[in-house]
Amino acid sequence: MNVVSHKQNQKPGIALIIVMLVIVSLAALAGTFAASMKVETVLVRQADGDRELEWLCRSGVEFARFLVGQQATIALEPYDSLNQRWAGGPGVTNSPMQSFSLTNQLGNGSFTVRIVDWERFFNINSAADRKHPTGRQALEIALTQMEVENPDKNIIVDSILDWRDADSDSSLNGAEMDYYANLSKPYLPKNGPIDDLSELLLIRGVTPEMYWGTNAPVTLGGSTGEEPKGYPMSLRDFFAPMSTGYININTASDKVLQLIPGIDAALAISILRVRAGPDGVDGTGDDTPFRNVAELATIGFGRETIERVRRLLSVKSATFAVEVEAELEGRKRRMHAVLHRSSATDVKILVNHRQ
Ligand SMILES: [Ca+2]
Ligand SMILES: [Ca+2]
Repeated sequence: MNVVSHKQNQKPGIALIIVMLVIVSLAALAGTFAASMKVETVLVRQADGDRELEWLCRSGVEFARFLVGQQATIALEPYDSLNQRWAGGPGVTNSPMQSFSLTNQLGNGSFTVRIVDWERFFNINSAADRKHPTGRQALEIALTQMEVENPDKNIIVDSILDWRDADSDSSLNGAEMDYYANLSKPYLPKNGPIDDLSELLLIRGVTPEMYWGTNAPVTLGGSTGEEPKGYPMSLRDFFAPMSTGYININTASDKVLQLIPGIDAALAISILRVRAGPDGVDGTGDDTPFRNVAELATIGFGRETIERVRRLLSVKSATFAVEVEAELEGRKRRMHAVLHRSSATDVKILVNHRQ
């Protein structure tokens, strides 16, 4: 009897212990669950933020498309110039473009666009084209302006032409497969058009200082104690990988204008002086951009010279590089795009990638 009652007393005891164990493990489970939920929530919020930043960047690219498209609808401005809104200028007086800002709030974030037309540069693929009437000369003038001296200058010019031409015949100072295949980290020459200007860094003779100029990234280690040679200008100040091939006299620098045969330093400065208006500064309210290439006659270009440069110069641009910076709750993201404008309603995105 005693034994039985002992057993009967023992059963609820065990049950209680089991219940308590279950509760403890449930509580532990719930705790883990709550913690993982918290992590998930943070992750979801982060992912939402990432997505929002991505869309802010994409909105920036769309906004840039809209701006350069709208600019082309304005009949009173049959040109592209630095005082216009897309270029960061105040906008031509009474232009409807004045109401737009390059920085815009959207939702909880904002984006800022910076637009640079590539018709302000010489097209590197024209320069590297053996058939282009003034391409080689443009490379030579640019390297001279950069203070690159011979023999480096000859090596670089020939090597750029070899890089782009389809054949594998090395020119006098150039480089083809036999050169690149024997480098410590070998690669093949392009033998085709340059898609990205940084490809120049792969070409024989071109140094990072020549490409980046004063913005050259600091190289660590391997220093010989010698300061790398600095250049007053860089290849990026002269060339772009894509454009119509015409140089826009309303946006090009005086140095780029001098790549055109027949335009010396004095004429190039005159072009800048005229378009910059009375204050002498490009991109301000008093600018007077050229409305057509024939207007160069007003600053001493002869009729023959105008006929010759007409094939190389324009007052309009069609290729626009866009940098977008989006910001959301203190976090930033950048996106890069290249636009091609065929008309006001046809602005295509040629390149678009995150940075
Ligand atoms: Ca070649
Ligand atoms: Ca001005």
